[in-house]
Amino acid sequence: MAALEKRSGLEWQELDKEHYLHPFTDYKELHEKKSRIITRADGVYIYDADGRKILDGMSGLWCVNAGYGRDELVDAAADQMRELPYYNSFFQCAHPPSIELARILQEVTPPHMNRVFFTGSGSESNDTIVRMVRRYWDLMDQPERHTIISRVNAYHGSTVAAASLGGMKSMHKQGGLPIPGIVHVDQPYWFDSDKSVSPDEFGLLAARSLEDKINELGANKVAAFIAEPIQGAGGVIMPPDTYWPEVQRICDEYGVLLISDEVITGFGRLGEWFGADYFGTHPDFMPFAKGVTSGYLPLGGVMISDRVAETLIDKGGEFHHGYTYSGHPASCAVAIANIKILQDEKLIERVKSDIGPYLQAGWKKLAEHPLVGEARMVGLMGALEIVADKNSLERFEEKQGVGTICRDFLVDNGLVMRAVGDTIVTAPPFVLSHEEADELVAIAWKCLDLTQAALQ
Ligand code: PXG
Repeated sequence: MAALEKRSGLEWQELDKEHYLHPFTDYKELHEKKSRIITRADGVYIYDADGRKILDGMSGLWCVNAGYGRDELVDAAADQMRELPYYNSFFQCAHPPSIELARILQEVTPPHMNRVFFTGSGSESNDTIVRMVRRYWDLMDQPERHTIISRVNAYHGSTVAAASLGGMKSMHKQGGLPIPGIVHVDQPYWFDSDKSVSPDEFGLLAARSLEDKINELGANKVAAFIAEPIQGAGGVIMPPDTYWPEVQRICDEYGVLLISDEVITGFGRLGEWFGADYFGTHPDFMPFAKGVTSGYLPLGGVMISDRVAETLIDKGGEFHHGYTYSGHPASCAVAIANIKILQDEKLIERVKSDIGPYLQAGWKKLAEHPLVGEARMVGLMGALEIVADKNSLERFEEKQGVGTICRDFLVDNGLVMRAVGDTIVTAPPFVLSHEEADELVAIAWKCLDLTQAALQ
């Protein structure tokens, strides 16, 4: 806590209440409850101001993939800050860390993606894409290809364009969203459906809602389709196997650019470098953030296919877009060191064939709990569906807030996971040990028991 005043947990809570408006927070509710002050972290554990040790089953916010306490990342930032703490990439300048990171990203992303545009976050990446997609179609002499199709319950960020791309009704209600030119189609969420058709059929139907929308608008009006390979914030929604091949077919057939939002799934979360690798898609854009630096410093970016990048380069003239922190040297240095950790420690292979399958086995046993209707996990990204009736898979009433009750038990018992309605989601760091995975599953089971008891 160098450079910070020494204060008690209570003092931090008081100051927090007085001066700090948090993201995605009901301020009045928080002020009554008081915030949990996290003071340090190591490995897969965070510690609060009362000294409580909590297993971080969310990798912060789906980002601390390499785990906490990584001196390599700290040193990379400090060394770079001493050498060159800041310079921009505007006005025909560049610096070694951003160029080197661009080179490395080209190596780890699909072969048809060789260029990157740097941003400071996932939201900025998606805002960049909205402008870049439309710029591309202007340059292709098809300026009427303007509409971007997304999905209900998608999450693509919180800036005006990114939140418009997202399909969260609660967000659209605040601030007059979505902006024009963005429309939404079905999500491939079989568990949330009436389950009258098989998952495979459901996957095709969800994909065809995209095709229907393209036909309704006219293919010559549609610029792009954006989707998370697996929806994260929406509840770790894994599309049926039929979904992605059909979406790719539709995008190819109608000439619609595909945007694979890799902000959560990128850099190994699914046991492959990117969700596009896992599902075998070939997107034109891959926004990324979070895991590129394991969250140690903010950095985002967009990987761009050759056909789009070459059009921008050959025909584009100046692209009037960019951020002060595009390609921030310290963030890029941390990203380089982070990718080196992923490679040297074979962490993505570990997610694919060691800790991934190990945690999945324990996680899937949670499906035997009377409150659990489904337990699913790919790589280290999983969800539990809490249900009122295990046979009919009927959910509890929303107002009962069962997911939140369970989440609060989890945190009180030393494990952070997220509740999305009655879906409990997890995304632990890639360095999770087998013992820590056992601990995660044991606490989850115990808290399902506690939730069940509380409901009676
Ligand atoms: N795309 C995806 C797929 C995301 O998950 C963003 C874009 C935006 O990234 P930034 O860096 O602008 O936040 C995200 C972010 C949650 C939660 O509670 C999820 C995100 C952010 C904050 C909270 O699940 N995802």
